[in-house]
Amino acid sequence: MKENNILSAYAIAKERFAAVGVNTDAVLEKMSKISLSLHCWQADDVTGFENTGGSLSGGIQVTGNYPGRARNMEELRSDVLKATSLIAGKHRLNLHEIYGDFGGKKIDRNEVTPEHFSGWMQWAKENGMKLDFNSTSFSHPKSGDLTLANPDEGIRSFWVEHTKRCRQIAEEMGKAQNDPCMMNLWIHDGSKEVPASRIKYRRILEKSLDEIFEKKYSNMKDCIEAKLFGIGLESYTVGSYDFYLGYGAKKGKIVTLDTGHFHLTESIADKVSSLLLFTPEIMLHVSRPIRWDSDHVVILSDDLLDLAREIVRCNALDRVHIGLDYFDATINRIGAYVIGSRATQKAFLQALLEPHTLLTKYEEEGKYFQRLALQEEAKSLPWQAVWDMFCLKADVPVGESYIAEIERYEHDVTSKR
Ligand code: RNT
Ligand code: ZN
Repeated sequence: MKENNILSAYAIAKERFAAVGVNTDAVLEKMSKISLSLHCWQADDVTGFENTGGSLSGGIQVTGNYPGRARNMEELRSDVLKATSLIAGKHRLNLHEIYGDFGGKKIDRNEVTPEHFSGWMQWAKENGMKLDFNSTSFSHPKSGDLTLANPDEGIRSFWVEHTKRCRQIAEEMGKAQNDPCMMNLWIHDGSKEVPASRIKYRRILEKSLDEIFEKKYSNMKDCIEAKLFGIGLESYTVGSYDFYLGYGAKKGKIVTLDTGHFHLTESIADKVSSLLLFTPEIMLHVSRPIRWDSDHVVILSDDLLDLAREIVRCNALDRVHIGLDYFDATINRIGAYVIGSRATQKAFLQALLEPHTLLTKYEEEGKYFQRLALQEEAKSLPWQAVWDMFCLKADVPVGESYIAEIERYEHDVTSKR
């Protein structure tokens, strides 16, 4: 792409947006401050480094066997850095507990300590990245269908201990990076058929959460992630949206909205303004549901645009944490990171370019035709020219030119694995 063309397209777009009261330079400035939290598990199909040979469980599934999966920490780090080199801005890395540096030893989930992540903290510092964290209750002999909501006290307390340790690890990460680590708690607990009592397991989960959150930390933030159903756990999910929304509102915890975890016609965008009123902040897992799968690679869809717009309209970019969460093993995995990240950025860019002030003015004056007309016109304003400028300024490939970069890395690195 010719730099001159990008610059002149931007100059025209800038004027066009200025006419509806939007300052594109200010938007570019805001965009450069938005960090995404990249999920480490796209690089290796949610395998992790425990080396126990177990398979992925907990009602989630990765399909495909495209060559080049990251097989160890070194490869995963290299893939993540390749991906971030193609995404404008500074980003975070979201780790799961199973990605610890266990040095070839068998460290069970109730034995993990911050030391197993000191290498990560060091690496993150060296690479100017901040870390987020997740407890891992799937893919383990004690996972079964119930973990924190298990009536079996031995199993329940095993997972309580695991999750407490994960919070401590997150606290250390937050301290090391001088910025709170977002610690996400997602468990798959549920059942294939409707249980005799739904409340029984929810009571147990509430008790487990209370125990887990007893200790207060100041360098990490707790997030609780709801889900609609898992594969093999279709009829009942203990940690449903109502459950966590209630818990979060009552106990001041952050609810994680995974965009793949709701009924397909439910608007997640519509939830943002309510959560902002009653819970401290919002954690997003940007994903894409397709039929039974909640984890397709994120693309620039109307749903995503709607979500980004709602966050910007609420002026809540500082209260919403944008994590990604999907796993696709049918295409180049680094490509999957870049597609999803860039799509998410495009959605936020378009949201920031919305002529919000003018729309609000029309609304206040009762000019509903004008509001609808401007909403429609705004859809085709030249946001792409601003997007290209954003990439150019950040020194990352403009437009589809990143495809060749990924092909090169595949040729030189991942195809040799
Ligand atoms: C699963 C949840 C959860 C996981 C990761 C691996 O449906 O979305 O966030 O994807 O923890
Ligand atoms: Zn998720």
